Amino acid sequence: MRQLRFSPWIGIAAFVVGALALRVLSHSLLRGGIPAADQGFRPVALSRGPGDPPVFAYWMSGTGGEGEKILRLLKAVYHPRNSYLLHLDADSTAGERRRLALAIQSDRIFKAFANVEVVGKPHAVDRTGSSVLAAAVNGAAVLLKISSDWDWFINLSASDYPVVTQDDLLHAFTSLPRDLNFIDHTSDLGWKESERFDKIIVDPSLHMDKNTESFFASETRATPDAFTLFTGSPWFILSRPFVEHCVHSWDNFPRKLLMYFANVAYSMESYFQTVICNSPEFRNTTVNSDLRYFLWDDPPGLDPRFLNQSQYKEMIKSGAAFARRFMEDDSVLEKIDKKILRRSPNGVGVGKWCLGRPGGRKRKELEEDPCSSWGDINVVVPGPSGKRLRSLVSGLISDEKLRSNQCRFA
Ligand SMILES: *[C@@H]1O[C@H](CO)[C@@H](O)[C@H](O)[C@H]1NC(C)=O
Ligand SMILES: *[C@@H]1O[C@H](CO)[C@@H](O)[C@H](O)[C@H]1NC(C)=O
Ligand SMILES: CC(=O)N[C@H]1CO[C@H](CO)[C@@H](O)[C@@H]1O
Repeated sequence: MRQLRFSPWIGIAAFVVGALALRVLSHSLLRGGIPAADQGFRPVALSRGPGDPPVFAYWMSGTGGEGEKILRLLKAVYHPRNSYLLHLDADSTAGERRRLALAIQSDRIFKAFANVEVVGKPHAVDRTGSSVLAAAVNGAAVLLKISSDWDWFINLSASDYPVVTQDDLLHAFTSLPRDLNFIDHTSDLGWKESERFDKIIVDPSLHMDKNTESFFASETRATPDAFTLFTGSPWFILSRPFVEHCVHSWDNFPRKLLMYFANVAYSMESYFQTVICNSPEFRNTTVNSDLRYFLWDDPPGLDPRFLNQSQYKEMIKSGAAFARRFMEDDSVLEKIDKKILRRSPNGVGVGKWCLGRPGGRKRKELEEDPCSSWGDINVVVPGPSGKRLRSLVSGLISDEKLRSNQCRFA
Protein backbone atom coordinates (compact mmCIF):
# COMPACT_ATOMS: atom_id res chain seq x y z
CA MET A 1 0.00 0.00 0.00
CA ARG A 2 1.25 3.44 -0.79
CA GLN A 3 1.82 5.63 2.17
CA LEU A 4 0.42 9.10 2.08
CA ARG A 5 2.81 11.71 3.31
CA PHE A 6 1.49 14.93 4.70
CA SER A 7 3.50 18.04 5.11
CA PRO A 8 2.46 20.14 8.11
CA TRP A 9 1.27 22.81 5.70
CA ILE A 10 -1.38 20.48 4.36
CA GLY A 11 -2.48 20.09 7.95
CA ILE A 12 -2.79 23.85 8.31
CA ALA A 13 -4.55 24.21 5.01
CA ALA A 14 -7.11 21.62 6.05
CA PHE A 15 -7.64 23.46 9.28
CA VAL A 16 -8.37 26.85 7.84
CA VAL A 17 -12.10 26.58 8.13
CA GLY A 18 -14.04 27.80 5.16
CA ALA A 19 -10.89 27.91 3.07
CA LEU A 20 -10.49 31.59 3.81
CA ALA A 21 -7.66 32.49 1.51
CA LEU A 22 -5.60 34.81 3.63
CA ARG A 23 -3.50 37.52 2.21
CA VAL A 24 -1.14 39.35 4.45
CA LEU A 25 -0.15 42.80 3.35
CA SER A 26 3.48 42.85 4.10
CA HIS A 27 4.73 46.30 4.84
CA SER A 28 8.42 45.75 4.71
CA LEU A 29 10.90 44.01 2.52
CA LEU A 30 12.81 42.05 5.06
CA ARG A 31 12.41 41.01 8.63
CA GLY A 32 14.90 43.20 10.40
CA GLY A 33 15.86 44.82 7.11
CA ILE A 34 17.47 48.18 7.47
CA PRO A 35 16.83 50.75 4.77
CA ALA A 36 20.26 52.23 4.14
CA ALA A 37 19.01 55.75 3.54
CA ASP A 38 17.90 56.36 7.09
CA GLN A 39 20.74 56.89 9.52
CA GLY A 40 18.46 56.24 12.47
CA PHE A 41 18.06 52.55 11.66
CA ARG A 42 20.46 50.19 13.33
CA PRO A 43 20.46 46.42 13.26
CA VAL A 44 19.18 44.88 16.46
CA ALA A 45 19.43 41.19 17.07
CA LEU A 46 16.71 39.34 18.93
CA SER A 47 18.35 37.18 21.52
CA ARG A 48 16.58 33.98 22.61
CA GLY A 49 18.69 32.54 25.40
CA PRO A 50 17.31 30.95 28.58
CA GLY A 51 17.55 34.17 30.63
CA ASP A 52 16.21 36.38 27.85
CA PRO A 53 12.68 37.79 27.87
CA PRO A 54 10.11 35.80 25.89
CA VAL A 55 8.37 36.89 22.70
CA PHE A 56 4.62 37.45 22.38
CA ALA A 57 2.47 37.06 19.28
CA TYR A 58 -0.58 39.31 19.26
CA TRP A 59 -3.75 38.59 17.34
CA MET A 60 -5.65 41.88 17.37
CA SER A 61 -9.13 42.12 15.93
CA GLY A 62 -11.51 44.92 15.26
CA THR A 63 -14.50 45.66 13.10
CA GLY A 64 -15.70 48.46 10.80
CA GLY A 65 -14.88 51.89 12.21
CA GLU A 66 -12.22 50.56 14.59
CA GLY A 67 -9.10 51.25 12.49
CA GLU A 68 -7.94 54.12 14.69
CA LYS A 69 -8.73 52.24 17.86
CA ILE A 70 -6.69 49.23 16.83
CA LEU A 71 -3.77 51.42 15.75
CA ARG A 72 -3.73 53.09 19.14
CA LEU A 73 -3.86 49.69 20.83
CA LEU A 74 -0.98 48.47 18.67
CA LYS A 75 1.14 51.43 19.75
CA ALA A 76 0.22 50.82 23.37
CA VAL A 77 1.34 47.16 23.27
CA TYR A 78 4.26 47.59 20.90
CA HIS A 79 7.69 46.10 21.55
CA PRO A 80 10.26 45.25 18.85
CA ARG A 81 10.57 41.65 20.16
CA ASN A 82 6.94 40.74 19.54
CA SER A 83 4.90 39.85 16.45
CA TYR A 84 1.58 41.53 15.65
CA LEU A 85 -1.17 40.46 13.30
CA LEU A 86 -4.00 42.97 12.88
CA HIS A 87 -7.42 42.12 11.53
CA LEU A 88 -10.33 44.37 10.63
CA ASP A 89 -13.25 42.04 9.97
CA ALA A 90 -15.57 42.00 6.95
CA ASP A 91 -17.63 44.84 8.38
CA SER A 92 -14.75 47.18 7.53
CA THR A 93 -14.33 48.76 4.11
CA ALA A 94 -11.37 48.19 1.81
CA GLY A 95 -10.52 51.87 2.35
CA GLU A 96 -10.33 51.42 6.12
CA ARG A 97 -8.09 48.41 5.79
CA ARG A 98 -5.88 50.22 3.33
CA ARG A 99 -5.58 53.21 5.65
CA LEU A 100 -4.54 50.92 8.49
CA ALA A 101 -1.95 49.15 6.34
CA LEU A 102 -0.63 52.53 5.15
CA ALA A 103 -0.39 53.90 8.67
CA ILE A 104 1.74 50.89 9.56
CA GLN A 105 3.84 51.05 6.44
CA SER A 106 4.64 54.69 6.99
CA ASP A 107 5.68 54.28 10.61
CA ARG A 108 9.43 54.34 10.91
CA ILE A 109 9.58 51.99 13.92
CA PHE A 110 7.18 49.35 12.57
CA LYS A 111 9.04 49.46 9.30
CA ALA A 112 12.44 48.98 10.86
CA PHE A 113 11.47 45.98 12.98
CA ALA A 114 9.10 44.52 10.39
CA ASN A 115 6.97 42.80 13.00
CA VAL A 116 3.48 44.14 12.27
CA GLU A 117 1.25 42.55 9.62
CA VAL A 118 -2.30 43.30 8.56
CA VAL A 119 -4.72 40.66 7.31
CA GLY A 120 -5.48 41.65 3.72
CA LYS A 121 -8.62 39.62 3.10
CA PRO A 122 -10.95 40.07 6.06
CA HIS A 123 -12.88 37.30 7.77
CA ALA A 124 -16.62 37.61 8.12
CA VAL A 125 -17.29 37.07 11.81
CA ASP A 126 -20.15 36.84 14.23
CA ARG A 127 -18.97 36.66 17.79
CA THR A 128 -22.07 34.71 18.84
CA GLY A 129 -21.04 31.97 16.44
CA SER A 130 -17.94 30.02 15.52
CA SER A 131 -16.66 32.28 12.73
CA VAL A 132 -14.81 34.40 15.30
CA LEU A 133 -13.12 31.25 16.57
CA ALA A 134 -12.20 30.20 13.02
CA ALA A 135 -10.67 33.66 12.50
CA ALA A 136 -8.65 33.45 15.74
CA VAL A 137 -7.37 29.94 14.92
CA ASN A 138 -6.39 31.19 11.49
CA GLY A 139 -4.65 34.18 13.09
CA ALA A 140 -2.70 31.76 15.27
CA ALA A 141 -1.80 29.62 12.23
CA VAL A 142 -0.52 32.66 10.34
CA LEU A 143 1.49 33.84 13.34
CA LEU A 144 3.07 30.36 13.63
CA LYS A 145 4.02 30.60 9.98
CA ILE A 146 5.40 34.14 9.92
CA SER A 147 7.42 33.92 13.10
CA SER A 148 9.31 31.03 14.61
CA ASP A 149 10.34 33.11 17.61
CA TRP A 150 7.25 33.63 19.73
CA ASP A 151 6.42 31.88 22.97
CA TRP A 152 2.89 33.05 23.74
CA PHE A 153 -0.21 33.93 21.73
CA ILE A 154 -2.30 36.82 23.06
CA ASN A 155 -5.80 37.60 21.86
CA LEU A 156 -6.89 41.26 21.94
CA SER A 157 -9.85 43.17 20.60
CA ALA A 158 -9.98 46.85 19.71
CA SER A 159 -11.81 47.59 22.98
CA ASP A 160 -8.94 46.28 25.11
CA TYR A 161 -6.02 48.27 26.48
CA PRO A 162 -2.90 47.29 28.39
CA VAL A 163 -2.47 48.40 31.99
CA VAL A 164 1.21 47.43 32.08
CA THR A 165 4.08 48.21 29.73
CA GLN A 166 5.50 45.53 27.45
CA ASP A 167 8.67 45.64 29.54
CA ASP A 168 6.45 44.78 32.52
CA LEU A 169 4.77 41.91 30.71
CA LEU A 170 7.98 40.54 29.22
CA HIS A 171 9.65 40.77 32.61
CA ALA A 172 6.80 38.98 34.41
CA PHE A 173 6.95 36.13 31.89
CA THR A 174 10.75 35.81 31.63
CA SER A 175 11.15 33.30 34.42
CA LEU A 176 7.98 31.31 33.66
CA PRO A 177 7.99 27.85 32.09
CA ARG A 178 7.25 28.58 28.43
CA ASP A 179 4.54 25.92 28.27
CA LEU A 180 2.10 27.61 30.69
CA ASN A 181 -1.34 28.59 29.37
CA PHE A 182 -3.28 31.41 31.02
CA ILE A 183 -6.83 30.36 30.39
CA ASP A 184 -9.81 30.97 32.66
CA HIS A 185 -11.88 27.77 32.82
CA THR A 186 -14.45 25.72 34.71
CA SER A 187 -16.44 22.55 34.09
CA ASP A 188 -19.33 23.95 36.10
CA LEU A 189 -21.46 24.90 33.10
CA GLY A 190 -24.48 26.19 35.03
CA TRP A 191 -27.07 27.80 32.77
CA LYS A 192 -24.73 27.52 29.82
CA GLU A 193 -25.41 23.79 29.54
CA SER A 194 -28.98 24.24 28.34
CA GLU A 195 -28.61 27.71 26.81
CA ARG A 196 -25.39 27.20 24.93
CA PHE A 197 -24.32 23.58 24.59
CA ASP A 198 -27.66 21.87 24.11
CA LYS A 199 -28.83 24.42 21.55
CA ILE A 200 -27.70 24.31 17.96
CA ILE A 201 -26.52 27.54 16.41
CA VAL A 202 -25.88 28.19 12.73
CA ASP A 203 -23.31 30.86 11.89
CA PRO A 204 -23.75 32.18 8.33
CA SER A 205 -20.53 34.24 8.61
CA LEU A 206 -18.74 30.94 7.92
CA HIS A 207 -20.14 30.92 4.41
CA MET A 208 -21.09 34.53 3.63
CA ASP A 209 -18.88 37.41 2.56
CA LYS A 210 -20.17 39.87 5.16
CA ASN A 211 -20.67 39.58 8.90
CA THR A 212 -24.04 37.87 9.25
CA GLU A 213 -26.03 37.20 12.41
CA SER A 214 -26.22 33.64 13.71
CA PHE A 215 -29.51 31.89 14.42
CA PHE A 216 -30.63 28.91 16.47
CA ALA A 217 -32.12 25.74 15.02
CA SER A 218 -35.32 24.52 16.64
CA GLU A 219 -33.82 21.11 17.53
CA THR A 220 -31.60 20.58 20.53
CA ARG A 221 -28.89 17.99 21.14
CA ALA A 222 -27.49 16.01 24.04
CA THR A 223 -24.60 17.29 26.14
CA PRO A 224 -21.47 15.40 24.96
CA ASP A 225 -20.34 12.35 26.89
CA ALA A 226 -17.21 11.58 24.84
CA PHE A 227 -15.41 14.49 26.55
CA THR A 228 -16.05 16.97 29.34
CA LEU A 229 -17.03 20.50 28.42
CA PHE A 230 -15.15 23.41 29.96
CA THR A 231 -16.05 27.05 29.62
CA GLY A 232 -14.63 30.40 30.72
CA SER A 233 -13.31 33.70 29.46
CA PRO A 234 -12.62 34.19 25.73
CA TRP A 235 -9.40 36.09 26.50
CA PHE A 236 -6.22 34.13 26.98
CA ILE A 237 -2.48 33.82 26.73
CA LEU A 238 -1.69 30.48 25.09
CA SER A 239 1.68 28.76 24.83
CA ARG A 240 3.22 28.00 21.47
CA PRO A 241 3.15 24.20 22.01
CA PHE A 242 -0.57 24.33 22.77
CA VAL A 243 -1.33 26.56 19.77
CA GLU A 244 0.66 24.18 17.57
CA HIS A 245 -1.37 21.31 19.02
CA CYS A 246 -4.62 23.07 18.08
CA VAL A 247 -3.47 24.16 14.64
CA HIS A 248 -1.52 21.22 13.26
CA SER A 249 -1.46 18.25 15.52
CA TRP A 250 -1.80 14.66 14.32
CA ASP A 251 -4.19 14.18 17.18
CA ASN A 252 -7.72 14.46 15.78
CA PHE A 253 -9.26 15.80 18.99
CA PRO A 254 -8.73 19.56 18.40
CA ARG A 255 -10.15 19.23 14.87
CA LYS A 256 -13.11 17.12 15.92
CA LEU A 257 -13.91 19.62 18.67
CA LEU A 258 -13.69 22.51 16.24
CA MET A 259 -16.37 20.81 14.18
CA TYR A 260 -18.54 20.18 17.22
CA PHE A 261 -18.09 23.79 18.33
CA ALA A 262 -19.13 25.07 14.90
CA ASN A 263 -22.70 24.81 16.22
CA VAL A 264 -22.15 25.99 19.80
CA ALA A 265 -23.02 29.59 20.70
CA TYR A 266 -20.04 31.65 21.91
CA SER A 267 -17.65 28.84 21.09
CA MET A 268 -14.68 31.11 21.77
CA GLU A 269 -15.54 30.87 25.45
CA SER A 270 -15.24 27.09 25.45
CA TYR A 271 -13.21 25.67 22.58
CA PHE A 272 -9.67 26.12 23.89
CA GLN A 273 -10.82 25.34 27.44
CA THR A 274 -12.34 22.04 26.35
CA VAL A 275 -9.35 21.06 24.20
CA ILE A 276 -6.80 21.78 26.89
CA CYS A 277 -8.60 20.16 29.81
CA ASN A 278 -9.33 16.98 27.87
CA SER A 279 -5.73 16.64 26.70
CA PRO A 280 -3.68 14.91 29.43
CA GLU A 281 -0.41 16.26 27.99
CA PHE A 282 -1.59 19.88 28.36
CA ARG A 283 -3.92 19.78 31.35
CA ASN A 284 -1.10 20.46 33.81
CA THR A 285 0.00 23.57 31.94
CA THR A 286 -3.17 25.55 32.67
CA VAL A 287 -3.23 28.60 34.92
CA ASN A 288 -6.82 29.43 35.75
CA SER A 289 -6.75 33.18 35.03
CA ASP A 290 -6.98 35.45 32.03
CA LEU A 291 -4.88 38.24 33.66
CA ARG A 292 -7.52 40.78 32.62
CA TYR A 293 -9.45 43.38 34.52
CA PHE A 294 -13.20 43.55 33.85
CA LEU A 295 -16.11 45.17 35.62
CA TRP A 296 -19.37 43.28 35.28
CA ASP A 297 -22.86 44.48 35.82
CA ASP A 298 -24.97 42.63 38.32
CA PRO A 299 -26.33 40.40 36.86
CA PRO A 300 -23.57 40.28 34.24
CA GLY A 301 -24.49 41.15 30.66
CA LEU A 302 -22.78 39.88 27.55
CA ASP A 303 -20.02 42.43 27.78
CA PRO A 304 -18.31 43.96 30.77
CA ARG A 305 -18.94 47.62 31.56
CA PHE A 306 -17.08 50.40 29.87
CA LEU A 307 -14.25 51.49 32.14
CA ASN A 308 -13.46 55.11 32.84
CA GLN A 309 -11.40 57.34 35.14
CA SER A 310 -13.36 56.23 38.19
CA GLN A 311 -11.95 52.68 37.86
CA TYR A 312 -8.39 53.73 37.16
CA LYS A 313 -6.98 53.08 40.63
CA GLU A 314 -8.64 49.73 41.06
CA MET A 315 -7.64 48.65 37.59
CA ILE A 316 -3.97 49.43 38.24
CA LYS A 317 -4.04 47.88 41.70
CA SER A 318 -5.47 44.63 40.31
CA GLY A 319 -2.09 43.78 38.78
CA ALA A 320 -3.81 42.65 35.56
CA ALA A 321 -2.01 42.85 32.24
CA PHE A 322 -4.96 44.10 30.19
CA ALA A 323 -8.35 45.65 30.86
CA ARG A 324 -11.55 46.00 28.87
CA ARG A 325 -13.87 47.60 27.70
CA PHE A 326 -12.96 51.13 26.76
CA MET A 327 -14.75 53.66 24.58
CA GLU A 328 -12.70 55.14 21.80
CA ASP A 329 -10.49 57.96 23.12
CA ASP A 330 -11.87 57.80 26.66
CA SER A 331 -9.83 60.09 28.89
CA VAL A 332 -8.76 57.14 31.05
CA LEU A 333 -6.72 55.85 28.11
CA GLU A 334 -4.82 59.11 28.08
CA LYS A 335 -4.11 58.63 31.75
CA ILE A 336 -2.77 55.11 31.11
CA ASP A 337 -0.68 56.46 28.23
CA LYS A 338 0.81 59.16 30.39
CA LYS A 339 1.27 57.43 33.72
CA ILE A 340 1.96 53.83 32.75
CA LEU A 341 3.06 53.61 29.14
CA ARG A 342 4.65 57.07 28.98
CA ARG A 343 3.57 57.25 25.36
CA SER A 344 4.09 60.50 23.54
CA PRO A 345 1.10 61.50 21.39
CA ASN A 346 1.18 59.06 18.50
CA GLY A 347 4.28 57.30 19.82
CA VAL A 348 4.64 53.72 21.02
CA GLY A 349 4.73 52.58 24.64
CA VAL A 350 8.14 53.33 26.13
CA GLY A 351 10.51 50.54 27.10
CA LYS A 352 14.14 50.06 28.00
CA TRP A 353 14.86 49.64 24.27
CA CYS A 354 14.00 53.31 23.67
CA LEU A 355 17.01 55.57 24.02
CA GLY A 356 15.23 58.92 24.18
CA ARG A 357 14.11 60.49 27.42
CA PRO A 358 10.35 60.25 27.94
CA GLY A 359 8.20 63.09 29.17
CA GLY A 360 10.51 66.10 29.21
CA ARG A 361 9.17 69.24 30.83
CA LYS A 362 9.05 71.35 27.73
CA ARG A 363 6.17 70.81 25.40
CA LYS A 364 8.45 70.16 22.46
CA GLU A 365 10.33 67.46 24.31
CA LEU A 366 7.09 65.86 25.32
CA GLU A 367 6.04 65.44 21.75
CA GLU A 368 9.24 63.84 20.68
CA ASP A 369 8.95 60.06 20.65
CA PRO A 370 11.62 58.65 22.97
CA CYS A 371 11.55 55.46 20.91
CA SER A 372 12.64 57.15 17.70
CA SER A 373 16.14 55.97 18.50
CA TRP A 374 16.74 52.62 20.06
CA GLY A 375 19.22 50.28 21.65
CA ASP A 376 19.17 46.72 22.96
CA ILE A 377 15.77 45.02 22.55
CA ASN A 378 16.79 42.13 24.80
CA VAL A 379 16.78 44.09 28.02
CA VAL A 380 13.55 44.94 29.80
CA VAL A 381 13.10 46.94 32.96
CA PRO A 382 9.77 46.70 34.80
CA GLY A 383 8.07 49.62 36.48
CA PRO A 384 5.75 49.48 39.52
CA SER A 385 2.95 47.94 37.45
CA GLY A 386 5.33 45.19 36.34
CA LYS A 387 6.07 44.31 39.93
CA ARG A 388 2.34 44.04 40.67
CA LEU A 389 1.80 41.82 37.65
CA ARG A 390 4.71 39.65 38.61
CA SER A 391 3.42 39.13 42.11
CA LEU A 392 -0.05 38.32 40.75
CA VAL A 393 1.48 35.72 38.41
CA SER A 394 3.72 34.26 41.13
CA GLY A 395 0.67 33.83 43.34
CA LEU A 396 -1.26 32.10 40.57
CA ILE A 397 1.49 29.62 39.82
CA SER A 398 2.45 28.86 43.41
CA ASP A 399 2.10 25.11 43.82
CA GLU A 400 -1.06 24.80 45.88
CA LYS A 401 -2.95 27.47 43.97
CA LEU A 402 -1.94 26.15 40.57
CA ARG A 403 -2.74 22.46 41.04
CA SER A 404 -6.02 22.97 42.86
CA ASN A 405 -7.40 25.15 40.05
CA GLN A 406 -6.37 23.08 37.07
CA CYS A 407 -9.14 21.55 34.97
CA ARG A 408 -11.29 20.30 37.83
CA PHE A 409 -13.87 17.87 36.56
CA ALA A 410 -17.16 18.66 38.28
C1 LIG B 1 -0.29 16.07 35.75
O1 LIG B 1 -0.40 16.23 37.15
C2 LIG B 1 -0.95 15.10 37.79
C3 LIG B 1 -1.20 15.45 39.25
O2 LIG B 1 -0.13 16.14 39.82
C4 LIG B 1 0.01 13.91 37.61
O3 LIG B 1 -0.52 12.75 38.23
C5 LIG B 1 0.19 13.67 36.10
O4 LIG B 1 1.13 12.64 35.89
C6 LIG B 1 0.64 14.93 35.41
N1 LIG B 1 0.61 14.69 33.94
C7 LIG B 1 1.62 15.02 33.14
C8 LIG B 1 1.44 14.74 31.69
O5 LIG B 1 2.63 15.55 33.55
C1 LIG C 1 -17.82 55.70 34.95
O1 LIG C 1 -18.13 54.38 35.34
C2 LIG C 1 -19.00 54.31 36.45
C3 LIG C 1 -19.14 52.84 36.84
O2 LIG C 1 -19.33 52.02 35.73
C4 LIG C 1 -20.35 54.94 36.07
O3 LIG C 1 -21.22 54.87 37.17
C5 LIG C 1 -20.12 56.37 35.67
O4 LIG C 1 -21.30 56.94 35.23
C6 LIG C 1 -19.06 56.47 34.57
N1 LIG C 1 -18.71 57.85 34.35
C7 LIG C 1 -18.70 58.38 33.15
C8 LIG C 1 -18.27 59.80 33.08
O5 LIG C 1 -19.00 57.76 32.15
C1 LIG D 1 -11.11 32.70 20.65
C2 LIG D 1 -11.27 34.13 20.34
O1 LIG D 1 -11.34 34.51 19.20
N1 LIG D 1 -11.34 34.97 21.38
C3 LIG D 1 -11.46 36.40 21.26
C4 LIG D 1 -10.27 36.94 20.49
O2 LIG D 1 -10.47 38.23 20.04
C5 LIG D 1 -11.62 38.39 19.29
C6 LIG D 1 -11.56 39.71 18.61
O3 LIG D 1 -12.14 40.72 19.27
C7 LIG D 1 -12.78 38.21 20.23
O4 LIG D 1 -13.99 38.56 19.64
C8 LIG D 1 -12.77 36.79 20.67
O5 LIG D 1 -13.78 36.58 21.58
